[in-house]
Amino acid sequence: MNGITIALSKGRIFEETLPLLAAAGIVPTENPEQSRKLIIGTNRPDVRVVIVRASDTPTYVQYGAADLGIAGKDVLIEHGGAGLYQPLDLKIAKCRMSVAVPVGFDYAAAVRSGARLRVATKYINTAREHFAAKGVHVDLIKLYGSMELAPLVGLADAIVDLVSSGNTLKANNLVAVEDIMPISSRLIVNQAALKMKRELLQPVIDAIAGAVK
Ligand code: PRT
Ligand code: MG
Repeated sequence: MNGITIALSKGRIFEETLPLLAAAGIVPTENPEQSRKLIIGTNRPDVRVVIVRASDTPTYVQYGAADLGIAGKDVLIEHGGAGLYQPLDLKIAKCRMSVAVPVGFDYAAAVRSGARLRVATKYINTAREHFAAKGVHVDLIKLYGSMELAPLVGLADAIVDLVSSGNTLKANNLVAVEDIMPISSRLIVNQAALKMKRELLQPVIDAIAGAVK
């Protein structure tokens, strides 16, 4: 495609990206929460937005199905970043990656004991690296969502998940015991597209950079 295709996920990333796109003179013509369309036009005839699952954004950009995308650092670490240029931390959709356990579970003692810890998470790569660096032996259990449930029903001792307000942990009688890293969303660019369509993409990247607070 000759114009620009931007991959975004619905929800917080779409909402928090709107002002950045507006700064680049790009305004989507529809809200994906209301319309069920997966391809959304913009005020610019040569720019369109495709609506994808958050964890699929890097894949669309990697293969050039989208030129640009916006993805959380959590998602980028799991994807690996192949074929992607990551020029900007947009400082949106902020949260932190943490280890959490049921209130009353002695995490420090469990780690000290040297016994294998069972950890449920969607973020297998991040969790593996974190515990390997600490020298903690873990059995990782892959989940696709609602990690908070796992320790409550005996599936795992601990979870690795994103925390922002902390309300979800609190509501499920869990507590964060370790911060792994701060998370925010990045602009990602297909490396080949940047070379072939630089005159089209660079002004958009520069305008977004100028709008990042
Ligand atoms: O929801 P879906 O399964 O479709 O996919 P997704 O959860 O990957 O997408 P989405 O849109 O929910 O999140 C997109 C990106 O937003 C993530 O990749 C993160 O980089 C970022 N982000 C920022 C968050 C949060 N904050 C966040 N709080 N993503 C998820 N959460 C979840 C968290 O997993 C936990 O279940 O919210 C819950 C905790 O929130 P608090 O406020 O109760 O602490
Ligand atoms: Mg979600």
